[in-house]
Amino acid sequence: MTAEVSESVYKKEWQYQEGEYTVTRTTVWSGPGCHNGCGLLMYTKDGKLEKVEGDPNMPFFNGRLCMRCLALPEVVNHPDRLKYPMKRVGARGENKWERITWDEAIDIVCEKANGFIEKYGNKSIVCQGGTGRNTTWHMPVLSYAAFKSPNECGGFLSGDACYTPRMAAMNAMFGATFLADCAQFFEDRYDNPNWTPPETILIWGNNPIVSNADGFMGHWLVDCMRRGSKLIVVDPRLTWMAAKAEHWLQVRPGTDSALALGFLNVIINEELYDKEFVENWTFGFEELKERVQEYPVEKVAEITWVPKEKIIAAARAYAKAKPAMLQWGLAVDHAKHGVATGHALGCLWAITGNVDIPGGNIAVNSGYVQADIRAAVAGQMPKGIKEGRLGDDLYSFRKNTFAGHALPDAVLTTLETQKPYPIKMLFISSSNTFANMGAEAKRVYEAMLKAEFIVVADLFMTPTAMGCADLVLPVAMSPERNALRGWWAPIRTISKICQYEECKSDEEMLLAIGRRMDPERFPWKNDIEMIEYCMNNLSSTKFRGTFKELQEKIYVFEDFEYKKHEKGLLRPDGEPGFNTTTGKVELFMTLFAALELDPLPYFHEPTESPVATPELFEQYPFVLTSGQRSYEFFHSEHRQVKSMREFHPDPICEIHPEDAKEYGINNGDWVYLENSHGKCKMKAKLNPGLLRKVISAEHGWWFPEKEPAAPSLFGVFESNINLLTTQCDVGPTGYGAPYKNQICKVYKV
Ligand SMILES: Nc1nc2c(c(=O)[nH]1)N[C@H]1C(S)=C(S)[C@@H](COP(=O)(O)OP(=O)(O)OC[C@H]3O[C@@H](n4cnc5c(=O)[nH]c(N)nc54)[C@H](O)[C@@H]3O)O[C@H]1N2
Ligand SMILES: Nc1nc2c(c(=O)[nH]1)N[C@H]1C(S)=C(S)[C@@H](COP(=O)(O)OP(=O)(O)OC[C@H]3O[C@@H](n4cnc5c(=O)[nH]c(N)nc54)[C@H](O)[C@@H]3O)O[C@H]1N2
Ligand SMILES: [Mo]
Repeated sequence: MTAEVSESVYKKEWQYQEGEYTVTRTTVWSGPGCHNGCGLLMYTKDGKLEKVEGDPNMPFFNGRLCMRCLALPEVVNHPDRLKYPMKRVGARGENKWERITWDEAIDIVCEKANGFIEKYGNKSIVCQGGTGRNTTWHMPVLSYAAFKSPNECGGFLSGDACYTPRMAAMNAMFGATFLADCAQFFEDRYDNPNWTPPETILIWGNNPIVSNADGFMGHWLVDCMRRGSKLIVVDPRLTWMAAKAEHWLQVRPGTDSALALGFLNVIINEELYDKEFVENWTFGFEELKERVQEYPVEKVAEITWVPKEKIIAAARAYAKAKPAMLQWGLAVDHAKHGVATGHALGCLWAITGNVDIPGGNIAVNSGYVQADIRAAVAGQMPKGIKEGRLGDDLYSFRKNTFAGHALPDAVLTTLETQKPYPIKMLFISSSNTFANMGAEAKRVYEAMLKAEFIVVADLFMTPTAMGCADLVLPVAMSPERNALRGWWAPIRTISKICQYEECKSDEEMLLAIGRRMDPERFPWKNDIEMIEYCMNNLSSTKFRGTFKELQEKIYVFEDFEYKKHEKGLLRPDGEPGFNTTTGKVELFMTLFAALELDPLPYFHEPTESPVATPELFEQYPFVLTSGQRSYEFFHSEHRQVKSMREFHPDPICEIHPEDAKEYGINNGDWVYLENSHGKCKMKAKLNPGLLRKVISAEHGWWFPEKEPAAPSLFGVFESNINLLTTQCDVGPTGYGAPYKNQICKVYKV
């Protein structure tokens, strides 16, 4: 893996000439969207990106690239890209636009913002972003430092249901964020003498080689498998990983915490836990032991539809493996009580002693540069501006501790009622709200129309921009921006090597608006100065220097240590232990107890399910899970990219062949999925590897080739699975939402 790559073929300097091409070694992130920062060789000629290759000298991913990255030149040079700022001249959704200059666009944004601030207060402006693209700190900073509004959040992502529920559970329980350890914190990776491959990897509700989510590359697990790691997979669908697993548990969607509690029951009652770790480093084991007695394996089997023997065998295999690693995914968050699931899974790696050890789950409080930049730049925001943030009053946990955002569901209801105060302006960057991010798509669309002024900054004309925007701003793609990349390790730069029409990067846009709104808080002359300020004020990285220095190094790894709790490296007071009230890993979470939340992991049925609503289930006899990632698309993106659509032309819903037969459905038939919330049209794909009575449907579908103007909006309401999902059904912490556990029926079109 770390074998030397021939210098004569792949040079080490950051930029060099190869024939008529300039080759730049840099990092890619977004746009188009992605969670990662792979090392790329970008080949440009006359300022145009013509070819990309993976950079074999980049230890992050050793030259391997996904198909979307390989198609980068096709996307970057796509003729449908937004080319210049435009303002709406017809009615909303009428598709009538006028080209304007950037100066005019920034004038409009700032004049509107100042007008609303004066008349309705700063909180009347809401800034919304999408998932972890290269825009994660920009919207918070725009909101806090430029508009002085506390209302920054995801584009109607119900219950912040992406990673945040897991982060909330981990932070309450461990006082730190944990990741599966694939040696990603070492430059020499798997050759590092301190690292050990895990004996077993438990993959829970995650499809890592397709999704590569949250800065974690799925192929690192394949690298571990090559070094002997065995797999346990918890997934209702047969994924590539599940097919290679020793144990594959086909769980009923939405019952993961019951299954995790079943694992804990086996491990605790059979005394397979790590007694020394539990004794020395955890708090509340007896309470946990008592709680898991409520989840005997027979009962768990009944709830989860996983046979008892399989649960016992998998729990034993995980507990006996040394070390064992748990790699989890979105299915945890996509349930109303996802925080409880996260808590139960955290208990699994805690009581088995796989805490911050090589090949286990490691604490990574350092290195989340995006959050750190947010803090560095927005750290200077005026005191007290978080008062009255939407959603805080609804959930004690959000208000008192963890919340970084307004609650998207509260933003939705506030738009609808204009209470407790009016929302007048939305600034949306990097989110295709009702095509994808928000549940209850039509409701989101209609509520958005109540805002007086909406800005959408994007790469393409999306349904969201077409349907709602008054001003559309064209955004630069990855090779067109200078930026800083750091999501865990290593810290790296992104180098601007070309320019497309008048597109501006998110950094340039933020700076242009920020400087006008508050020049004191945005003193930087250009994007590079701003990035250098961020770089040199991060608490999570030690690297200090100029942008150019980091650009030439390409990446810098920080020191990494295991067993930080033994060395006093996790607490601000430097004492050994964890950064929690008790200093221990809190199996019983004192913070939750103080906030009158259940301090122990538990299982509740989803709001609509075969058990919770049996009568409704008779009418809608399938459990509906949604959003399984595909290689071709990043959420609602890439639908206009020809080579992706050639591989994946239509929206797919998967159904077991036996179930399909019962309903007269053949492979490739167009079908309607329908429930009490709405319906959508998809193409059926018969999948014998799917759990019976479950339908798994794709998310993010719209059709750039269809009529742009409303009511069509590129056909966004034809195959939109979020017509069947719900808003405002979030967990008791304010986190978690049932994107992956509705019910539905299916019938041929
Ligand atoms: N190519 C591509 N990559 C992406 C994205 C993308 O759109 N495209 N999106 C990015 C984002 S924002 C995220 S959050 C991540 C998500 O990435 P993942 O965590 O991998 O999430 P999914 O692919 O939604 O689902 C993972 C697996 O969960 C299974 N599953 C469904 N319901 C349940 C359930 O109730 N319980 C269990 N145990 N399993 C279930 C599905 O069958 C699927 O195989 O991917 C990121 N990466
Ligand atoms: N039913 C169902 N719904 C889901 C999910 C599911 O599994 N099932 N997954 C949910 C999850 S986990 C998430 S995180 C959300 C994701 O939802 P979003 O993050 O809103 O994703 P998109 O809908 O693709 O919208 C992103 C937009 O950003 C633009 N873009 C790309 N790169 C950049 C950039 O660098 N700068 C700017 N300014 N714009 C850029 C793209 O062109 C695109 O239009 O979807 C959620 N929706
Ligand atoms: Mo996500």
